[in-house]
Parts: sequence; C-alpha cells; structure tokens
Amino acid sequence: MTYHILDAAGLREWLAQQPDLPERLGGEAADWTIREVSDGNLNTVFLVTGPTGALCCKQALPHVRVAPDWPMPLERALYESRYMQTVAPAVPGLLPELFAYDADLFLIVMECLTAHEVLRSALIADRAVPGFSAVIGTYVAKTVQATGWVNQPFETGARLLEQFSGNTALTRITVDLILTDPYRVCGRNPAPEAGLCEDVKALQNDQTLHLAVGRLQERFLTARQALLHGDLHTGSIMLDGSDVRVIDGEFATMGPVGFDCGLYLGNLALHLCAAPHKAAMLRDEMQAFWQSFSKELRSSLSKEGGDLWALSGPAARQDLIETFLNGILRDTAGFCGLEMIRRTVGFAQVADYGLCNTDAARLLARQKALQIGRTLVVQGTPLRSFADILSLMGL
Ligand code: SR1
Ligand code: MG
Repeated sequence: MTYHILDAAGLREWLAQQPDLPERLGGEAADWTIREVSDGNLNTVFLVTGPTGALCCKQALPHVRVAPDWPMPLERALYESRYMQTVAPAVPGLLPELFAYDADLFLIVMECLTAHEVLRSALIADRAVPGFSAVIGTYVAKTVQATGWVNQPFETGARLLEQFSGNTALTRITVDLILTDPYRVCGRNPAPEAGLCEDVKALQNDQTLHLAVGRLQERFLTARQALLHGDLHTGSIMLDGSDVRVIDGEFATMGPVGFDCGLYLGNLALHLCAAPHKAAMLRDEMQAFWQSFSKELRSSLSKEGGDLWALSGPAARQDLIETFLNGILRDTAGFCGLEMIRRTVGFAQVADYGLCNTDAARLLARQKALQIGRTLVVQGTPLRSFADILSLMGL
C-alpha cells in the first residue's frame, strides 16, 4: 500500500486486513470504535476499541502536525519503532508493547494505555502519584546499560550508530529548537509576552551563555555515549497509579546520557516554576530520579561486559565510574537548563504555565525558569553532587 494519510475509515479498513490485529480487538471491523486523540506536535494518534481489546495507532504525517507548512520526513515512525524494539528487552513493562509497524504507511500499532494519563497533565491536575521519577531514573540507567559502551561490546554501539544516525530530521529539530533558536532572533520563536521582551533580548546577547551553549551543542552532537530517548519530557511519560510507561521515542539517537536526564528534570523544574507551592514534592521526585538512576548505573558499570575499562581492576574501575557519572551530572545540569529556557521562550512551550492564575504570576514563573535555566547552563563552579544541581535551582 502506498503512503496516504489515514482517517478513521482508512484505518479501519487497514486494520481489518492485518493478520493478528483484528483478533486483539475482537468482533467485526464494524464493531470497532475509532477515536482520534492526536495531542503531540508531530503525528496523528487514533485509539481503536473493540469488544475484547484496544489498540493505539500512531501515524507520521509529512509535516509537523501543529505547523502544516513545516515539512517533516516520515521516517521518524521507523526510528520510533526501532527504538521501542531496541530498548524493550532492557526495560520490560516500562514501554507500551509494540504490535506492528507498517513501513509503507509509517504507522505504529501498539498497546493502548487506556487507563494511563500523560504525566504533564497529571502533574497539572495534581493527580500524579509520587514515585514516578524513581522509575524513570531506573529506565534511563537500564537503557544506558543496554546500549552504552561500558557494558556492551563495541559492536553493539557501532550497530546502534548505524541504525539511528539517519534520524537527522528529528535531530535537526533538537539542534534548532533546543540548542540554537532560543538564543537568536528566529521566526519560529513565538512573540514573547510584553514583560518578557527584555529577557528574550538578553538571551540573544549573552556571550557567556552562548559559550556554554556551544559546549552543550558539542556534547549533544559528538558524545555518542548511549542510545537516547531524545525527548524525555513529562509529555512523553504516561502513568496509571504506579504503572509508569515511556512513550514517543521518535527522537532516538546516540548521544550524551545527561541529555535524557536533563530534559526530564528540566520539565519537573518548569512545573516547579509554575507551581512553587509544590516545591517539596518536586524536590523529592528529582532526588528520587537521580538516586535510582545513579544507583542502577553504578551497579551496572561495576560489571564488565564491554571493551571500555576492560583493563581496570575494581578500584580503578570505581574511579572511572565516578568520573563518568560526574560528566553525566554536568551534562544533566546543562541540558536541564537548555530545556527550561526553550520551553519558556521557544517554539514548543509547556502547558504548565497555565497553572499561573494571573499574567503577573506567569511572567514571574517564566523569568524564574530563565534565571534557573541560565544558571544551570553556565555553571559557575564545578558540580560535585546532585545536591549542587538542586541548590542551583534554589532547592
Ligand atoms: C516541531 S516538534 C517540537 C517539539 O515537540 C516534540 O515533542 C519535541 O520536544 C520537539 O522539540
Ligand atoms: Mg512527542
């Protein structure tokens, strides 16, 4: 079948012709309810419900869904399905199950997380059950163990580089939207609210900041430490009580581990700026993230398996581990800061600011995010522990 954009009728027809999928739904094609629930910036998503089961169907469009005049290659669906297949064995139960991928329609069919809610929405509505960040910390560490150079033979990394380095269209989005646009005059940046104009100008003229952003650009594009999710914000995570799932791995690429950590923490920190009364809960979540991430990673890095560090005995290996973790800590702070800044002044802003009741409160929240973001990117003094990141956030 040649590529065409599916509507509910087209999807019903396609599903009915598939070998196993109709069985999951039960009944006849006419019995299935199909509902479009597209919510993200890029793709269309349908939930299909039948008498005995449900499916989530996600199709790539030839353009950005929320900006139809912005063309976008379809292959992102291929990379998302590849990411799911690559990391699923390492993080069982933490991703939706992948049922099918259609290479002509650029269509992913996966487990329907009917009872789950997007973490960002759950946070905004005060419905998120604390404890989710520890799961995400473990998730990131386990994906590093499965795809990084310390625990796997170098051939694994070489294969992953080959499989994901073609994901240039989405890497381009990251390079532009996170690492460049917020710091220059750019038509994609929405006009800032009146009170924020001076702050935006300051971002464009801040040479010290630009130098630090340059270091992070270099880290993102040249440090191929492990396979990243690449867009691990609170909109890419779903919760049902303590059942936590990571979705939307279409930005997957080999990169610095601190990128995934930083994006996740940056979105919690943005929520904090918009809802400062939740500081204690968010501080606990951030700490739980880092604790579970670093504990799991230390434990896997202590084991041999890759070609890296193979010559070092236990004591020397501990030194290597701590140096490696300190590098991740530094990157985490930097990417966290970049995420806070781009989600405040760039193309893809966050709904969390809607929690502010007045224009003045929202302006203050945005200014706070920019100030913390800058501090995390520039990092005046060397960071030694996660407590240093919390302290740069004023926590
Ligand atoms: C054009 S895509 C804009 C943003 O949405 C995605 O979720 C990524 O975060 C990307 O930067
Ligand atoms: Mg997404």
